[in-house]
Amino acid sequence: MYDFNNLYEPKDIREALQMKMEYPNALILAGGSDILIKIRSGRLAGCDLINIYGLEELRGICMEDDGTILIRPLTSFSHVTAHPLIKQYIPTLGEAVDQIGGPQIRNIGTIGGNICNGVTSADSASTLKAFDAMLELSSINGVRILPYAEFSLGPGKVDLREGELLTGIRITKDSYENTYGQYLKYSMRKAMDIATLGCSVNVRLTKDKKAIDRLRIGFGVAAPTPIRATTAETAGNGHVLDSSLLDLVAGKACEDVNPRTSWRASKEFRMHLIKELAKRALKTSIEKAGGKIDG
Ligand SMILES: Cc1cc2nc3c(=O)[nH]c(=O)nc-3n(C[C@@H](O)[C@@H](O)[C@H](O)COP(=O)(O)OP(=O)(O)OC[C@H]3O[C@@H](n4cnc5c(N)ncnc54)[C@H](O)[C@@H]3O)c2cc1C
Repeated sequence: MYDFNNLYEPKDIREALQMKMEYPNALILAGGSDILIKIRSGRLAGCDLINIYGLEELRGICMEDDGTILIRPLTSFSHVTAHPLIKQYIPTLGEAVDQIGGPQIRNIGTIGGNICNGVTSADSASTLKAFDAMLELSSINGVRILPYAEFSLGPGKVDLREGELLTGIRITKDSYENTYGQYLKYSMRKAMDIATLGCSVNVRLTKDKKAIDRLRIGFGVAAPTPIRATTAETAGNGHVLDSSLLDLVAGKACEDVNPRTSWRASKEFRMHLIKELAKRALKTSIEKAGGKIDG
């Protein structure tokens, strides 16, 4: 039994934005894989819903004139993974969301819902952070562009203001061009389990492939929100591909994180995972980019 009150069904984005302004307490319903569970458990009992799932304008992936890749928020995880632009330019993102839930969840769950729910374990989050994603937030009054880095405000809290919907996720060409990456998820089960820890790395090597030109690292469940490990990135930027690199970056990552003890894992085990996953994801990213440690 789903205990909700009113269900509003806009026919286009404009009507959805009008409804969101008119009924500010109504919750946006996308694929429903988070929100319907909360309604069923009684946590959101009696809420009003604005169902945007049928709005095709909010679905799909394309490349803009300047090479920016635009992902509309209702794109399902399985469509993100299968899309030719993602496969060619940002395969790390497709591989990351392919580790979510099972096939049914990957077919119904949307990438927009995954980041709007604001949880640190969202499998798309660390990769989108590591690729410096920019968010398009629309209201009836206009559009606000916000770096995803500034969207997470706390556990389950995001910077969605009154009347706003997430209407686009952009990754610029400068961010993905000539970069190679790897997302690693550690979970207690191989499938249908959320991350105990997630780490997404991407690198661009120098032309001679002897050093790191640009390093980016994102973590999930290493802090109350998904984060970038900027101290570790600074330590790796410009570093030659020698045997000290992996330990240096993994050690510095420990300065960027603030994991907690939960029933899934202790803080100490998460610190161990942070170092180990950072090392492995960095090594694999370097190899995908054609580099070799001590090569
Ligand atoms: C069995 C199961 C397994 C799962 N496994 C994983 C996993 O391994 N990894 C993982 O990361 N997640 C997992 N999830 C959660 C994952 O399915 C969701 O996070 C999903 O991405 C949410 O998308 P949705 O479209 O279903 O969102 P909904 O449930 O419709 O909405 C989620 C939240 O986002 C808001 N919202 C949605 N779209 C917008 C928008 N465009 N603008 C503004 N607000 C919006 C809603 O109001 C709501 O607060 C799992 C869920 C289930 C049920």
